[in-house]
Amino acid sequence: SAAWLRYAPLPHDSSHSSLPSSIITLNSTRGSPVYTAQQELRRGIQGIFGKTLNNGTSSNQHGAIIVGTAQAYQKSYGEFDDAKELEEDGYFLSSESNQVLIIGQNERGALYGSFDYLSRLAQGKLGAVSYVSNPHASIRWTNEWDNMDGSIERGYAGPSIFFENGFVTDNVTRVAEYARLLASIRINGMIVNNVNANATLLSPRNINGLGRLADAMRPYGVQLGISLNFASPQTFGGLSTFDPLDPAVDAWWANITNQIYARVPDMAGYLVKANSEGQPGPLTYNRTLAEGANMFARAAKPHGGIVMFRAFVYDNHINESNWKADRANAAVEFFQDLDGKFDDNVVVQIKYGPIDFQVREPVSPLFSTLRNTSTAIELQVTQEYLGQQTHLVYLAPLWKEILEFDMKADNRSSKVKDIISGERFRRPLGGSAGVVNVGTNTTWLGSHLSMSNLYAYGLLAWDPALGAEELLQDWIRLTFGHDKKVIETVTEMSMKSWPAYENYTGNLGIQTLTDILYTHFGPNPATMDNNGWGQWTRADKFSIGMDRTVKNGTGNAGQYPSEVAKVYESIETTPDNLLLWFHHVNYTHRLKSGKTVIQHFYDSHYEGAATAQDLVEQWNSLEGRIDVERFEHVLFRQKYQAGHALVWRDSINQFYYNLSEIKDEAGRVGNH
Ligand code: GCW
Repeated sequence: SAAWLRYAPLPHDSSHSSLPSSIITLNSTRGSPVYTAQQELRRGIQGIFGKTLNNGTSSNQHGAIIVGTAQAYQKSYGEFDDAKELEEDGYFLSSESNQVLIIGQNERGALYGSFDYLSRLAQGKLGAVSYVSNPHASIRWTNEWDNMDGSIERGYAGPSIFFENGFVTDNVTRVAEYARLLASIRINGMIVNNVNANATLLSPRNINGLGRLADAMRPYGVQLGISLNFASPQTFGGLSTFDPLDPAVDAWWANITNQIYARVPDMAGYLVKANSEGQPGPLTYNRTLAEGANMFARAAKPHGGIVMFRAFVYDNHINESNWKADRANAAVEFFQDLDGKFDDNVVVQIKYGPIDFQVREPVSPLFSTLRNTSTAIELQVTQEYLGQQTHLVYLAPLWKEILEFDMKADNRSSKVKDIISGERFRRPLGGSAGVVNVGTNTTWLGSHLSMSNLYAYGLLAWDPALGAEELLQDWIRLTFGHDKKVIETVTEMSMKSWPAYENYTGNLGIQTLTDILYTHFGPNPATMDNNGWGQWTRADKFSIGMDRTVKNGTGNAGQYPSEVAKVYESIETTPDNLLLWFHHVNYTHRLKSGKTVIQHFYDSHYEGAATAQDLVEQWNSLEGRIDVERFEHVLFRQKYQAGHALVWRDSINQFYYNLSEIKDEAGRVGNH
């Protein structure tokens, strides 16, 4: 359960002559993030070097680590140049002489700097450094889809660490441990309950429980937030309505909000899923989504709270016989006229793609539609459609593609990462929300290897310019140590895992082809069509794909800024990996690679499944280099994945063979 915070001893040959021998803490209030930083530094240096740090004094600052805020530092030591460069939550780290400075813009920054320093030490990166690190965006949150009964929606690591039998748990030990992990990757907020929210969270007993959770998280600088059920004033508060423009409803939310802030004065804010998948919302009263969001914004505003309002609003009863119907259009259709109508403490939280966390999607066009509204990106660390932690899928490469994608709004550079940071459209707020869904399992996510996703998520939210492989290798060293072969092997396994999963599930942008009706697990291409969910493939005997062009299809390509729209509008310029997302083509259509669509299906399913077999071999080659417990735990999953990949390969290939009756050139698929 230590995950990447093991502080394992360095190999013998790494010496560190100038390691400080004492620590000076510029705020010793118990429970403050700087106090936590001090404890963490002691613990880490003890673990890594077997060395106990003394208490330093300001008169003897040589050979000391000095940790605290810029303000506190200046009080004791005078002016400090780099202070001017620090932004909120940022820090300055310098280990140039035999003095180490870890100076935060605020207490949280000092804690982040301490974790950064320890991460360097633990990785044997012992050279002198001196730099300022500032966050790319202010909102770096996780979302946890935990239910009050202790179950977790799309959680794959056992029951909730937050709730049990309808109430907040009494024992918050794991909550504090989780907050510690999150602080080490610079996450500053956590929504603790499911977006499909239960109003009983607002009972006095549970509000007090939320206070307990926040108290456990506060030493780590992680602020608590909660999801709200839109209908609470009626279903829980006993009012006759939940109309957001009814003054009684407004007053009810203000009152509840005051109660929560009385117990959790630093609460981060609210998350709201409204008018989506059966959840109540303002549309019931013919009020706009903005009017709904602003109701919460008014209640949270006096307390400095933020409202994250989800853009995942769509109609799940659409009609496939209408060639122009398209769920992918929903977010822009619902939100475009509301741009600029949200209060300034509202942030619209947008899933990375227009549908739903598929193995490959284009970026959601809404990121470029909203120019006068703050936005955040929603990513999934939990592998809902991506093998539910029984398949290795390292997601940082996927997230990087999304974050680095240039929307070219107004023909100007408009990378998604610069939109969500607030920079591109000059918005005051923005950032990332990652759906994590940790559970009580000691591995946190149910699988050791999937923790690289959590690690990368947090650090990419801080700095999206970091490389996927670089993050991965840091994580491997921290998790499994310094053995070169381990580092190389786990790197290779992880870096090929997303392409492999895409290959043996749904490729060419057709979506994941998993069972979308119930489990979201395992192959079931037949569930995609003939229902109202709108995850259609429109596959028939001759052709496949959604025509999302403006000239002949749903018009979705036209939701993008013109330069991008042009690329997606034409079959010639659409990248192969999104071909079937934007176009309806014959199985015999030739890709840029020269292969036909159907042959590409057959081949890539064989390739992907073969890679899954290799992963077992590769992991096996590490026997003896990793402790038995983790070795066996991972091996079990890799074997499962290898078998399941064959099931995937054969079901998908057979399905499209049956439909198209086109032979596999290599003679593998068909009736034997
Ligand atoms: O795709 C769906 C998931 C639901 C989830 C929903 C959402 C929390 O299958 O489990 O509900 O997305 O993101 O709201």
